[in-house]
Amino acid sequence: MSPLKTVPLLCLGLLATTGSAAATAADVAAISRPPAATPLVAHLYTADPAAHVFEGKLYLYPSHDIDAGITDRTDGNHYAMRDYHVFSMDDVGGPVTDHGVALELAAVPWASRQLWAPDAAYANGIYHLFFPARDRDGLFRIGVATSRSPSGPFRARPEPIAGTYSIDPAVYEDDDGAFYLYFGGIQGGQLSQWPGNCHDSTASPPLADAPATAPRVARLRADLLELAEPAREILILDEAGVPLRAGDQARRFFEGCWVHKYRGTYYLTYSTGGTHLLCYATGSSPYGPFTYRGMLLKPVLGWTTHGSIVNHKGRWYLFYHDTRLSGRNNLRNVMVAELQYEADGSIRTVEPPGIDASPAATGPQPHQ
Ligand code: FUB
Repeated sequence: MSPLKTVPLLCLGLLATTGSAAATAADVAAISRPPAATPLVAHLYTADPAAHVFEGKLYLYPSHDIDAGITDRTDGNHYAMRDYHVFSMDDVGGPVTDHGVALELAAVPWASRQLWAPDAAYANGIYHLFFPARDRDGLFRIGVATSRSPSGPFRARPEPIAGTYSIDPAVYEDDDGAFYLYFGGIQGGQLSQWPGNCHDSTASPPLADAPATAPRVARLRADLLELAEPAREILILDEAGVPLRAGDQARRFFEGCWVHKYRGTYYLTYSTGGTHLLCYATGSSPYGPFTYRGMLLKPVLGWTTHGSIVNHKGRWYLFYHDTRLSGRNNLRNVMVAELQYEADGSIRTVEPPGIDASPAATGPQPHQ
């Protein structure tokens, strides 16, 4: 394990930039307080931040991006991550502590490569790190590793969680103490190869006018080590109650689910992939259906976008990533913005800083 490292973070808003010069007056009205243009972590490349409050602190569980010498590929193989670091902070805007390596690929018996976006959950005195990786057959699976500490080190279970597949696990603990595992990502994330929870490498993605491939959800067993039930599809509906179509690329699910609850309503947020948006949909059950409500985050620097939402000390934050440190799609850095909810429960769209300067957003599309 590498030693603890504390790095300074500039306060939210201190380095805020204005949004795109092309933004209309209506856009500007919809933008919340401009997020800071400063990455939270600059000594490593980090992405896909999953944020949680544990033991009174804000903990981040991001991917740890590396340059593995693989140029951008449509299958996502250039996201060749080999370990996870855990980070914590007492306050947003304060110093961020790097707790060192929390889990390495070499210590996961079933995994062969690509430690992608993780998440964490706490139950029964144990912290659980959920993570996707390719197994020995090249299929993405979701594993779990445990620790007595939120910062790890985590010990991986010998096998992936039975009944899981694809990528981007996110765990939501409901008010009644039940935990739900959300997962899935299309294209490079292989979700379309799993109709009915069975693997079919010949399965085709849906046609443009068919319902979009749906993310999955399953309640977890009380020990969080296995599913308590088969995974089911999550319906994301339009305003007329019709499932979003696969061709509706500005609104349909691509990857990166996250669920939080605000004033009794469940919010599902996700990335739209090639249209580079984080969107949100709301519902009255952790299983959905969810109704599309709008754009959460406009396109960031870089191809991928992925975020998590957490309440800390009474304020709501979106943790996300962009590529401002490297200009490369697979070397990302974690960012944060404060969220603002309207009285009707809608969330003001966040405009990330520096959008006009993106050198990477038009590059090869990593998950196609
Ligand atoms: O970090 C690798 C992949 O890129 C994640 O699993 C996706 O959500 C995207 O951010």
